[in-house]
Amino acid sequence: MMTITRREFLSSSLLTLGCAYAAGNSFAPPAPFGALPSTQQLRWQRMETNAFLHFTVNTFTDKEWGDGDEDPKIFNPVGFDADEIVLALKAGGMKGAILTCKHHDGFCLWPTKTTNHSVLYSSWRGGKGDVMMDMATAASQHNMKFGVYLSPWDRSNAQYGTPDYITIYRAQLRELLTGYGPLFEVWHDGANGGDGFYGGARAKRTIDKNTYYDWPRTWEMIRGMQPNAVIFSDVGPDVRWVGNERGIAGDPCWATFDPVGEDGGPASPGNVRTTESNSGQRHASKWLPAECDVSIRPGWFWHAAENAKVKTPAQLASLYYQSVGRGATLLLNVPPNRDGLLSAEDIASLKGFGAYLKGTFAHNLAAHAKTDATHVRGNDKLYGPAHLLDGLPDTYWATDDDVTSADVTFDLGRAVKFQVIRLQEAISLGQRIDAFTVERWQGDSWVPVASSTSIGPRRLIRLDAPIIATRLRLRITQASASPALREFAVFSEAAPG
Ligand code: FUL
Repeated sequence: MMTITRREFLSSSLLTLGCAYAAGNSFAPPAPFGALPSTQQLRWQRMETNAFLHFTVNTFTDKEWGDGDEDPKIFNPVGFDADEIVLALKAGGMKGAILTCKHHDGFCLWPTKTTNHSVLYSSWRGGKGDVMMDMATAASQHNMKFGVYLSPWDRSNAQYGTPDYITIYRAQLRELLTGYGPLFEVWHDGANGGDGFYGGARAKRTIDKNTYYDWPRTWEMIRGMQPNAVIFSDVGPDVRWVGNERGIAGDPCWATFDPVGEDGGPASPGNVRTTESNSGQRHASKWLPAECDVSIRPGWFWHAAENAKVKTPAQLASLYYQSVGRGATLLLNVPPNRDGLLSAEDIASLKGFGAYLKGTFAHNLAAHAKTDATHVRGNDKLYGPAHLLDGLPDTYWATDDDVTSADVTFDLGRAVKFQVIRLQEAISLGQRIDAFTVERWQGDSWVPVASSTSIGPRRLIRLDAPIIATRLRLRITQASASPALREFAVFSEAAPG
């Protein structure tokens, strides 16, 4: 006898409903609203938490910004083990990892043909090592996505400031983007120009942030070489910087954003009015979701003096709610040490955080609730509120076009204790909802539990203390277009770490 799981049953009934729609028996889906995510952005937004790996000569000189005059021989992480790093990151719930292939010091972690400031001239593995290759291989073996950070500013390169350096920078990108398999993200930071070694010139070189790099051309090149990668910078074009290095998104944090330069003119990496990056702008013309970068330690690079200052699992959990919980993604930096491994303190913290995420979000405690909605699009089951609980990424509850406020009740059938609420919009149809409230039935009336604004790819509400409910009501109180909501879930929080 063939048995099918609940998930397979739901998928097959959805397929049937989909066919019914295609055959003309069902109601048409809502028209998309406003700016929309690309396929790459959709995929990226589902990843939630990724790791950043800051690693270079600074790890050995105890600096945060190297001048570019380091002797490459000092780079010698004798115990470097990419598998161990990737496994520790996975235990922390990280879905992808981004390596600083070149930081501002210009030292390249792969044997590039473009400069002598690289692993090829280091003492590590007799100059035969390739951090990029080991990391890319380990990530692919352990089913983790991999990405690159290539600092545009290069304090070592003699050509920095001239057009020749742009050719070098693009050659470096080409080596990284064509030699190491598929990448999920390409990261350009905005720190640009200033003092440096510059091949011995020891000068101050300033560049025009808007024109020097000719970013549109570079981005086109990246698209050609890694069409599935998202490109990050202060201004996108796919993912925007959240405007601070504390890992905290604005509340609300809209996925839409039209970057403007500091002086109100055109924006570019290193030249954006960051006051608006944190929250985005409602109804902006571009889908440009925020990424929240933050280090697990005070600095981006490993320093022995900071071993006792590693963020605790509870602190990481709090950052998760303030980034992922507001619809952004979290990019958590965990810097390898001089041995080429993550330190025990960081590994322990990652493990605690990973266990917290797994323990908390394993089961939607409302999954088996009976649902009832005040409005269902065309009274068609295809858009019924049961889809809020089916755990499927592409199904959703929707209303008719002219409805912008509507309620769904959830009869939990028993008393359920929970502390976290999660909502997800069907963002392939745009960001539609502006405000909502969650209530519980208490005695003989509905009593508010929480209210909030933006949802987008995700909204998490962490209550101050667990509450108990047998019936819940979600009220969409304001929407710019008829709501299309993918998920309603409640969870009981695990102890962090
Ligand atoms: C900044 C850099 O200056 C920092 O060193 C760090 O790499 C951070 C993520 O980006 O622009």
